[in-house]
Amino acid sequence: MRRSEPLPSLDELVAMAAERGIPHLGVAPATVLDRARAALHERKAAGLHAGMAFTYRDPDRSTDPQRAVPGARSVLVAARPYLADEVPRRPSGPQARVARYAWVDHYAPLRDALRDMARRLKRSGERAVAFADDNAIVDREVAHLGGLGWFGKNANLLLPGAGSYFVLGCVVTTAEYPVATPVADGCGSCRRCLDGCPTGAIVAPGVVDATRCLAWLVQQPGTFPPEHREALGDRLYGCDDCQEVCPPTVRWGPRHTVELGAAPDVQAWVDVLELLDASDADLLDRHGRWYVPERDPRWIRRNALVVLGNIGDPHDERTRRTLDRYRVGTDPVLAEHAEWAAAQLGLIGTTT
Ligand code: B12
Ligand code: SF4
Ligand code: SF4
Repeated sequence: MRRSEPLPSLDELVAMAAERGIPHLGVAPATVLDRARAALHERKAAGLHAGMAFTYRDPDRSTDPQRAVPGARSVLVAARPYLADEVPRRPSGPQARVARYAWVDHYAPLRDALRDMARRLKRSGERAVAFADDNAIVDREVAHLGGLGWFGKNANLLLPGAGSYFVLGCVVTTAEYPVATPVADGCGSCRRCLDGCPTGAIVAPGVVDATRCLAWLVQQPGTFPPEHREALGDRLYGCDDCQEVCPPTVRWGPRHTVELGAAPDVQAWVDVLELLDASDADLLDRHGRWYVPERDPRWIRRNALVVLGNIGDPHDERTRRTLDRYRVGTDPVLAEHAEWAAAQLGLIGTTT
């Protein structure tokens, strides 16, 4: 391999990451992620993955850094904060909530910085590939092995002194760096997240049943399970509850924040009625960076209809007109959700 520049030291890489808004960088071994592999197979067999693909598509691939980069010797793991200093105020009218990690695209700047790091390693003759939220590797497990944090009972990776409002990514590389020591458990006897989950989706410490997790239910295609519609409340995309009740995250998170930029790019609240009036093109333009199955905006509208059923004003003329329109629309799934919402608001007799 051609080596045009000396291999950067770990300190140099840490400094490079810090300059790009990544305050935490660690090193994991590039060996098989045994625990994650076993968990993926077990949870898939038990149906806890609820049909999700992602890292479940091929567990043997997503848990083997060698499949990502043959000959890899290290995985540089990175955490970038996404908690914002400024919390956008909730506008008036029926507004749907977006989880913090999706207010803006936090993955793009993380990936850009990691790709630059990979390029720097390549200039030293090494192979290196950057990943963040990619099906190729289980981010939390490598981040844990790379000494960034501990697995909370809410399944999130918590960074000591910082909490869990971080997105994670890594660079798998043939370069060799000293591997970090994993961080010890910091949850102790706390179990607030297990008790605080609105649907009881944390079925054991560190184990999320995706068939009940609102963060997955808003992403999966098909009918929104009727038994979890009320629990969805005003959430349109993502769910923060198991982090909002987490004492270390609440205590430490505000010390580690990012600047978001200006509206309209910041999407903390979405006007439900406006959303339900918007065209496919507009919805994909505004929310296309979210995970929307088949890139079909009907799934965003489905979530919005459930939200409207939970928080809408039955006396508001526009709400009634919107629900009526969807109830007689050509999409049977949306018609059923509109029917449910109208019944919730007492506009028609109950549908169940
Ligand atoms: C699939 C997926 C989901 C699914 C399933 C979540 C899950 N818990 O697996 C859904 C759609 C529900 C989801 C939701 C969210 N996600 Co998500 N998701 C992923 C994805 C694509 C794969 C995760 C995976 O492979 N899970 C498989 C299972 C086996 O892993 P696990 O639950 O972590 O299991 C581990 C623990 O159980 C632990 N363990 C084993 N034994 C024990 C015992 C004890 C006592 C404990 C505590 C732990 C423990 O080991 C297991 C194996 O590593 C990753 C990106 C990636 N490529 O990795 C993002 C990722 C995990 N998600 C992320 C985020 C931000 C979220 C949300 C917070 C978003 C939101 N606000 O809605 C929620 C949080 C929900 C939750 N409580 O987990 C971040 C996590 C950041 C962090 N600090 O942890 C990731 C890493 C994306 C990223 N690159 O930043 N997600
Ligand atoms: S994201 Fe929400 S629904 Fe999913 S485990 Fe956490 S609190 Fe429960
Ligand atoms: S709420 Fe408590 S148990 Fe759950 S992740 Fe946070 S510290 Fe751990």
